[in-house]
Amino acid sequence: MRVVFAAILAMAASFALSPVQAAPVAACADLAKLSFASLPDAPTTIVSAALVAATDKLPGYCRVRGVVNPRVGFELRLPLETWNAKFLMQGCRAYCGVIQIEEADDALAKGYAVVATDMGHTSGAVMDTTWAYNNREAEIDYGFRATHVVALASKAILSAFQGKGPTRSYFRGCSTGGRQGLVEAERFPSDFEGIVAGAPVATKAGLLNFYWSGSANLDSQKRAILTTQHIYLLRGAVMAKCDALDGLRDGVLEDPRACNFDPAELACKGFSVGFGTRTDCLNPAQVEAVRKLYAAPATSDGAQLTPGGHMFGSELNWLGAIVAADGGAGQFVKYAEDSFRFLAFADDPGPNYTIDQFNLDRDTDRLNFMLHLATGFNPDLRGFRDRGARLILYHGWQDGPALNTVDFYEAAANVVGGVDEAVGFARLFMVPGMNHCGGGPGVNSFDFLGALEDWVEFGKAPDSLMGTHVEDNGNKGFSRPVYAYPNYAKYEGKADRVVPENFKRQVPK
Ligand SMILES: [Ca+2]
Repeated sequence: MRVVFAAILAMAASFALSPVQAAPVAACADLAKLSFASLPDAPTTIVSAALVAATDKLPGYCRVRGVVNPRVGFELRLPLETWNAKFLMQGCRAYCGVIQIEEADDALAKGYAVVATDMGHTSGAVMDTTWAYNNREAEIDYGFRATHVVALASKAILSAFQGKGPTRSYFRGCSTGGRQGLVEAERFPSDFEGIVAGAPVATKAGLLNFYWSGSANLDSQKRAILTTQHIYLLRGAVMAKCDALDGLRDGVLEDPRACNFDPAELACKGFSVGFGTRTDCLNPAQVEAVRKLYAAPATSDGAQLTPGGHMFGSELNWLGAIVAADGGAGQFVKYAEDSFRFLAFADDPGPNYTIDQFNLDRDTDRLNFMLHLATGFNPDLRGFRDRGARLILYHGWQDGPALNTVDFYEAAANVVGGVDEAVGFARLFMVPGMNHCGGGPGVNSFDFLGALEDWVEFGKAPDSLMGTHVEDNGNKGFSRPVYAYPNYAKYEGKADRVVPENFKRQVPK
């Protein structure tokens, strides 16, 4: 009897663990015959609906392409019998304009219905901004509307297909995707029960960072002040001084704020022939340029305009972006210029505007109009909290506006009574040695969706996340935990970086 009872318990447990599966109630192709033109707040036209056969990596699914009025494109992939009763929206990158649905393949393989949107315009490349020229409607869609209406449309189509809506709806994205996630949490808190927001783009901090950093390395003749060799020199000096502060000399700074490095430590001593061209030290203009790069953009009076500049340890990311190999302007100058021309101001100055015309003292506040359309940095997350939703926020410490995310999280925590309260529904993971959304010498790959599922569905909040270092070629390397902010790790053990257990949790005093 006891054996039978145990067997029933085991069966019950296995049912509980397996996804809730159900067969669709509609034929895939028939979805294209349905009208969603009167869907409240999101009138939608289905352009096509067709079955896609299973492969060795993905289950078969119904691929729905549609448009929310007037021109928010999306692709929704609906699993058939493998549906796990859940829905995931995948965020976009940069200025979007491209439907990046393949980034949700892992979730589709887990049984999720998944969707991605172009955010209201079509572009050949995600760094293009020309679509926004005198186009307020597209700016509104990109700013906040597209993500919301595609969530509404997806849920309605999913319900028509499966006969019921999703039991859980999640959002996941990095960069612009992180911004989309925060905008949703702040403005449309009923859309998703769980959100993963990575390296959220702060429209103002990001743009000013492009402008400030790009300009900092150009002299009055538009020649680069720092060269590639100076960046390697700088990186070496920062690591020599600060790498071991966290207990491990591994090319990764656990918390770059703990590093106290002054670029004057590399100043050329005395004057000699060839002073201006030396690469083993920094001349005064180079010291000044490096100081500006580590500092936040500021007015001529020294008033800081964003929470911070580039972090110690991020120097190699300046190559190309700020320090061009040809001795001219880095990519950030073009990024800033393209944004100023077509997107950043309430009235677009257009293609003839150049970066020199921007004046931090005079023009910074003129960015506020578009900032209100697009930014996701209102720290009041009480509406999201009150619905019982959960937020996982993350940012690489080697990414430019990293401090902006720390500042946002601390502000959001203050609204609800401090970090001890905030961790009940929102947790931040600052990832040592990670670049923008990935890359870098630290761990750079995480199962964020799995952590979110555990938290939302089983009440298991993530105190730490295990990260894996993935090389550019896809090879996997070491693993280590990253602790929920403000906790961090100190390596207590021999200098063997492959022992994750030796990264011990530290609680700030
Ligand atoms: Ca280290």
